[in-house]
Amino acid sequence: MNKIVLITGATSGIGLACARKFAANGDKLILTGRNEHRLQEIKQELDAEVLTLVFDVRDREKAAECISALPDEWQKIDVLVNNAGLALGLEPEYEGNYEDWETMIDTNIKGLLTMTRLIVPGMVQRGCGHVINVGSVAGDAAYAGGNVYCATKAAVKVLSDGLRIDVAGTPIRVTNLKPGLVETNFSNTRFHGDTDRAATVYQGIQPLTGDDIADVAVFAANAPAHVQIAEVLILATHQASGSVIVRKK
Ligand code: 8X3
Repeated sequence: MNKIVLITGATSGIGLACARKFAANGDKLILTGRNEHRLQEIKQELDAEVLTLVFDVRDREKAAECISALPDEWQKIDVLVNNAGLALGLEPEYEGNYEDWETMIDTNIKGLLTMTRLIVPGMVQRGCGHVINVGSVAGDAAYAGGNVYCATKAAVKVLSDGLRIDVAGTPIRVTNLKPGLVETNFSNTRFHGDTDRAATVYQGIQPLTGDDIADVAVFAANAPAHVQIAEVLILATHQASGSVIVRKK
């Protein structure tokens, strides 16, 4: 059956890959992001029914306004993909940038909580729904310079676990996807547009792609109703953890 899938941060990376894979699966999509022009381009590209919502998940009021104004036929969201998130900087914790910290915490933790708070009550009421949070291997253990980013992804893990407990008496499922090295705009954003430095992150190793992660998201969303894919760690083959990466010389 076609589902309504809402994906945050759908204009690039894993979010965009999820949009393409869920569209190919025949689902209807609500795509959210900050870049209206990109959202429109993606809507044109996809062979699916698509509704776009322009807001930053950090803006709780705007997010609430957009969700409550959804037309009737779009209100029954079956799958929430909490994807919007980012890493900024790789400085030691004692030298970190306050603004970067706030952006990561506000987006990766508070933005995810806002979307969960806005959408899960309807799922509980309807007795149907699935929340897929995009966590990270970074939430399993800190790596050098990862400090605050790793902490936000550890929070995503714990918030996924907490939500799973809170909805355990309902048919709602909660999945925490934990990607490792995925080649997207991630490192470019982390290094504030320093593309040369970003490229070094993926040198000597075949990284994952957004599609690799989106495949798992679609699989989890389409598992039989009694199956809850609670957590999946997806690493590149030559990666063993957030800090163990074996590169070809
Ligand atoms: C992205 C994976 O290891 O670069 O969350 O932090 S990592």
